[in-house]
Amino acid sequence: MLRRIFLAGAIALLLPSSSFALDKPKGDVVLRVTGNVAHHNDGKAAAFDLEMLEALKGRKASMETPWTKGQTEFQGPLLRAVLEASGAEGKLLKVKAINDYTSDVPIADARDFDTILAVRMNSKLMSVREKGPLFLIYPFDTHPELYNEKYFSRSVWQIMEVEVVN
Ligand SMILES: Nc1nc2c(c(=O)[nH]1)N[C@H]1C(S)=C(S)[C@@H](COP(=O)(O)O)O[C@H]1N2
Ligand SMILES: [Mo]
Repeated sequence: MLRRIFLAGAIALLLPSSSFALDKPKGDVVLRVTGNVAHHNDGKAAAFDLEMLEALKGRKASMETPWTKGQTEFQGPLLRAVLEASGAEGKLLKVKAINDYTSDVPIADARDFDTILAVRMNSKLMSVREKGPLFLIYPFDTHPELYNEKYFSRSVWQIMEVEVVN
């Protein structure tokens, strides 16, 4: 059963669903998914405004993180859903932040965990000063084994681009 779910997830991530059309963002673009993406709405990139991101299947959860004080609620689309909407195909994500920080995140992290691109912290949109507009948040609440430096380094904040590579 579990294996079936994993397989379905893997196939969904790998299948380019060519019939899918990605709307043009109406608001400010907060995220560009570049590289190996099949669904373009901005040159060769899949661009998203906040509304588009919040319309995707998401997750809301409270947890402790090294960057926040006490239980903090994060909310945003599943990374998996963003990749599916982009028609992303590949093995690795180069998650790029405003401050030039880039982290290599295996695409498997999107499939294996309910990792989210958080757009809200304690219900509020995050300013750049508060590590927004997008913060990659692992499910530290349900997977305490992820609470270590390996995953902290992948927890990029102030994200503006995700490049999909092989
Ligand atoms: N935007 C951005 N995200 C980032 C980083 C960064 O420099 N910029 N550093 C990463 C690394 S290597 C780690 S270990 C943690 C560091 O968090 P800290 O600076 O609060 O210790 O955040 C990660 N996310
Ligand atoms: Mo780090």
